[in-house]
Amino acid sequence: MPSYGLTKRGTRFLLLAIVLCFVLPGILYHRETVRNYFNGHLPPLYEDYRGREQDLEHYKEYETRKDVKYLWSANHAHSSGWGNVMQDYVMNALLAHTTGRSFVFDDYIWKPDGSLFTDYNGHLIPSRIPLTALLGGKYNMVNLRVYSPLTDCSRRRVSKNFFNKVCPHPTVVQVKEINDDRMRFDESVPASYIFEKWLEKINSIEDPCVEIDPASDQIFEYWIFGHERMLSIWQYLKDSPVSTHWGWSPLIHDAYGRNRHIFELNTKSTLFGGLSASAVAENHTAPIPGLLALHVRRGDFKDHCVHLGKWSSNWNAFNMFPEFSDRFQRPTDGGWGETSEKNMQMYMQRCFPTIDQIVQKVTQVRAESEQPLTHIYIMTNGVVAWVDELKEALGNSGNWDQIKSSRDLDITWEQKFVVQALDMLVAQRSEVFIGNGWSSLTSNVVMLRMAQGFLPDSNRFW
Ligand SMILES: Nc1nc2c(ncn2[C@@H]2O[C@H](COP(=O)(O)OP(=O)(O)O)[C@@H](O)[C@H]2O)c(=O)[nH]1
Ligand SMILES: [Mg+2]
Repeated sequence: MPSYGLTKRGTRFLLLAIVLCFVLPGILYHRETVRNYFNGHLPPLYEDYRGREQDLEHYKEYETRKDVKYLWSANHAHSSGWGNVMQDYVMNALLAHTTGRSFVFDDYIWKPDGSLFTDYNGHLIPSRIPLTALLGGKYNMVNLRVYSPLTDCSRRRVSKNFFNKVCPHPTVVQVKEINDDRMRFDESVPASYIFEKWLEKINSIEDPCVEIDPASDQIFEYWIFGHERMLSIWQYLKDSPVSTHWGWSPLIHDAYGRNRHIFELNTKSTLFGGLSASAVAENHTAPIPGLLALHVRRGDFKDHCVHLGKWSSNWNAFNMFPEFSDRFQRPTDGGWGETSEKNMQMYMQRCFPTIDQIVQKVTQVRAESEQPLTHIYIMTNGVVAWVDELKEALGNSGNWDQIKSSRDLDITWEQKFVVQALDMLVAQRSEVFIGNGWSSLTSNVVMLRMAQGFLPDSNRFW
């Protein structure tokens, strides 16, 4: 090796300098990842949940039955937040349910490359989470019956692995066989029309095994969820067990029980929330008296709200029920990457409100609420210092019995990576909810509240 006049010591020094300059900053940036790695404190793999999913009690019976039909939406959403994945899941489950087919479920996937963990902003998260760590409940629970009004037969849900075993050669459907450009892009085509075309297609297939090609786009693409035309689905969704009997997993209910004092006044929390809840059957959808839940969407929304403003984006569909008093008038003088200062201010106020704007809205909503509002739960992905400031400002603005936030939760390591579902459960049960019109997480909460009989005007928006 040429020495370029360097002594052995000089070469070593140079190598050390290179390591310090290039490797050390990387290690520092990913220090939590590295620390967790060496600590062995890796994200959970939810092996118990995965194990149970692979051996549900009805599988043995289903293996022998010839009349059970399946729908495996292998094109399901992944690699995005739970709100976006859930809205796609709801539509796939609704299609399976309405065609009398067993719904085939998969993991909630952040990275579909076969890895166990993914680096997310410098810390590790699970690359995939078994769906039953998030969902459960009477109808969502994969081992309970789902009754189809069309076929009057019961179909329980099965895992992807079970489907692959009983359906080695399924009929594969491409989304573009049904969704033409008019259905996709013409805003005058209601989503119910797309849904009905799919009912026709799936009902015309004799094969018990149907798979939607994994390489296909989603049947309802994201811009359809962000347009009023999605509301036409409500006629199918509102009475379907998919929405009326939506249920969260025992893991989420345990987290609720542990933190009950944060959501309910004058109650005690239990370390084993789920156990206490099962002793006295708990109504998991009953309103929590006096609770005002706020969805204060932060983090990536800082830039995202600017982007939404520049492109004059509309709200998510289920935030746009015509009965709501908080509406959004999409500006018609902006879009295509540019908008006026006035429009942008309006977008920021409603999408990324300041502490003062939040306080103002909360005061107004409290004054207008038919039910007395006594305490606040702030669901948020905001940073602790900012959330503390917000709590203080809210506390100074009114006589609240309690103000708590997502940052006050006491949760287990397994609960940490699915905690957004706990926030959704609390918002779903709050007496009044103020959400973010552009957020799919808000939209799913509002959809569930509407299906479960909350007054339309208990859903408010920034
Ligand atoms: N715990 C918690 N996480 C949130 C909240 N809002 C957003 N997040 C996180 O950010 C993601 C939101 O993305 P997504 O679910 O796609 O909803 P959207 O981006 O608001 O449409 C969630 O999956 C959470 O990880 C919140 O209020 N509470
Ligand atoms: Mg998102």
